[in-house]
Amino acid sequence: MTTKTHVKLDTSFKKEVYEGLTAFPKYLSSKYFYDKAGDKLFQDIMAMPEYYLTDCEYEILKTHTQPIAEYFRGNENGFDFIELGAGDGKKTKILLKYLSENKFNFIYKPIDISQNAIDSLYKKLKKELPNVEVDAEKGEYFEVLKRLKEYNSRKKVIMVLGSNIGNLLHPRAIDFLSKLKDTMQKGDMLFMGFDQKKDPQTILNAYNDNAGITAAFNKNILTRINRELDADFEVGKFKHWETYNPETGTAKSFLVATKKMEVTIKQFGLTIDFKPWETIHTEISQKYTDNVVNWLANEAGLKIETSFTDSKGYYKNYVFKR
Ligand code: AVI
Repeated sequence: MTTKTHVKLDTSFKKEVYEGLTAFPKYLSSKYFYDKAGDKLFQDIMAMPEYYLTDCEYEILKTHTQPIAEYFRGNENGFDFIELGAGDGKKTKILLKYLSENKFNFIYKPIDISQNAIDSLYKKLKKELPNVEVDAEKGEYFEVLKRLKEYNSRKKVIMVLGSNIGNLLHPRAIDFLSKLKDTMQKGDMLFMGFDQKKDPQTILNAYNDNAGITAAFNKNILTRINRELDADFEVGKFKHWETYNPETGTAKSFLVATKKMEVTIKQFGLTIDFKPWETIHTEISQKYTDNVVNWLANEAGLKIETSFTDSKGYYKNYVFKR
């Protein structure tokens, strides 16, 4: 049973937390993983041996820099190189360095929801690649997408690395791709990373590492709710649980209550009951095949021009046009 009194849902965080924790089965959105502690844990995840995605994408950009850059090349007006979810820019620097050394005419516009990430990326690039013109912006993807429509004077290259699209269910991924398509003109391109299906054990290990970093990342959402909404989750009494369905290609993360619990969220005036072994679904990380990427692209009105993969074939970056 859940007890409610008066509730003030004046931010999307509050609204979504309230909806998810009063639903059955319970859920929370993985987009709320990324506070300061969450950003740091995600950096640690990207550096762990089990999380192959980052190394594979790094290898792709390193091995195929020149042909990728040729797809980017604009006309005599050059191009705007827009990156959504730029993060720390470690992988992007490979491309920026090549583009700059080979005198491509472009402006790099990194966009991230974390002001922190944007500020440190800007500083780092000014120091390490002073010849690259950088116009960084903080914002949510969908807000920024609306603004992207204004950049229509020259070719646009939109880049989304990290298989970020995998955190969206297929209908939302199609919606995301078609919103991107709507901001593109003929000749513009989208360059996007998609983690591929592979040995299910490799995938499970990537989301259930030995050091427990992914578990801490998953549980951080409860710590965040405790801090920001004045709640009393006993974080240590939840267990990180990962599943992977090799048929659908969907990896799912859960937090599982290891005992009966009553959690109070003071800002909501709400008490939530957990039965022993009750779940909160927190994240999906979709794995793809060419067929599925092709289907998503078609549904969104995009076409695959080509793709690049790593030596193990674990990961692919696709070039899309409208
Ligand atoms: C950001 N995103 C693509 C990561 C993923 O692989 O789903 C987030 C992550 N979750 C657990 N580990 C990494």
